[in-house]
Amino acid sequence: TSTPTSSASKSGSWSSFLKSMASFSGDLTSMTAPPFILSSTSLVEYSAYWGENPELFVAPTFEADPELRALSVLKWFLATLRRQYTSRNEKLGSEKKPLNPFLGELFLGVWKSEDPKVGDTRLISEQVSHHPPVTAYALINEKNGVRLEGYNGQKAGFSRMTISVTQIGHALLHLDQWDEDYLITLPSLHIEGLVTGSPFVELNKKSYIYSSTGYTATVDYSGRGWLSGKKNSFTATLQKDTASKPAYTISGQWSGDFVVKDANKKDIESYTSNSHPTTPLTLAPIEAQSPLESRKAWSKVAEALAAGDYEATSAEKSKIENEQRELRKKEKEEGKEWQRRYFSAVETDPRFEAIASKVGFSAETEKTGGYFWVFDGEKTKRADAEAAAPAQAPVAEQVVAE
Ligand code: HCR
Repeated sequence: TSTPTSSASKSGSWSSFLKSMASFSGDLTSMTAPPFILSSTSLVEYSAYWGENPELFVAPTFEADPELRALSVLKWFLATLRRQYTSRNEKLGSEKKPLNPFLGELFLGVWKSEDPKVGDTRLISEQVSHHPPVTAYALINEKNGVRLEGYNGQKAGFSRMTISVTQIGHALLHLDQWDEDYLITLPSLHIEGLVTGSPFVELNKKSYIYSSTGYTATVDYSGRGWLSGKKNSFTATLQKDTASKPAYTISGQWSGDFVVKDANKKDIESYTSNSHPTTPLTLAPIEAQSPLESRKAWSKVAEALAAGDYEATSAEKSKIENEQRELRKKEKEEGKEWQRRYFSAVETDPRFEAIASKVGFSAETEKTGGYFWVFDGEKTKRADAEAAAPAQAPVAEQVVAE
């Protein structure tokens, strides 16, 4: 390949990258990272981290008491953090820069649980905006009437050798059986280890889970806190309305062990996130996937990256980017807009408003380009029918008038 791979040239390109970061702000897609820090996984795949423990995802619906349901939602959320924020480190040795999804890119799959009580959980993840990048997702467990919908964009900044990332968007968990909603806010994070060339994620500040039943879970991330001295530390509390005393407190490391205590500070449960088994996501075989599906669309880029051929990587990436540019140009000329397959942009989302207005959570910081993104059941029916039809519509025909 034409790209040097010796450790001297790697450290050379890493220090030029850090220098170039001095003037970086805003959109993570505008960051040009050295090839060895690129991952062949597209950001559209990251929505899958929400569902890798389907048994924990559906567990809240089996609780008859609203307080225990809220606790169960909090435990599931905490259990997702390790995969969301450390899995690249664990698999690839350091945090990597994901591929920047193209508009309309899809990641579709299903978690098939061996436990018949849990059943199947479907994943739909779609890149609904390219500039700014926004990924929308839905996880649906029909058997138990549990659904998570959400969308995610990021705003980033660089200072004092750290990349700070604010997540824009939220997730809403719905339990059919109890007609209950949970508004889940997303933690902000920063990238540590840039100076040593081994970046990793640490979470900061607080995130919340607000239940329509009046319970609020507050998760306070302290990182390598001065109290515990351990990375990925947190303390979470679950409280009803303005009650002074938390009903439950959970603390420990989100990437390791954590302990649940009741109101009397008695340990009632412990959880070890790094030994808890995950359920693999089942995808359609690559030949059966639509050209919009992530693994199929990026397959040549992934092959080139795996072979360490950075020239081919860049050529294959450019092909996709140029095709996308052409598509946008054509849409503009024809006065059309790319039709999202599973999600719609809305100005207000009543389920969000119902909870957010009660807890004083601002809608404005949640919108991307002035909109919320919501899962669209009607579009999904159409997309499912189309996918079941033998002939696949060519990508160019998937553009419809506004
Ligand atoms: C910041 C990040 C891209 C965004 C990733 C998000 C926020 C995406 C939504 C998921 O639900 C949660 C999530 C987890 C990731 O930790 C976070 C990524 C971590 C690094 C990556 C940067 C774009 C990479 C920067 C490049 C560095 C390593 C040089």
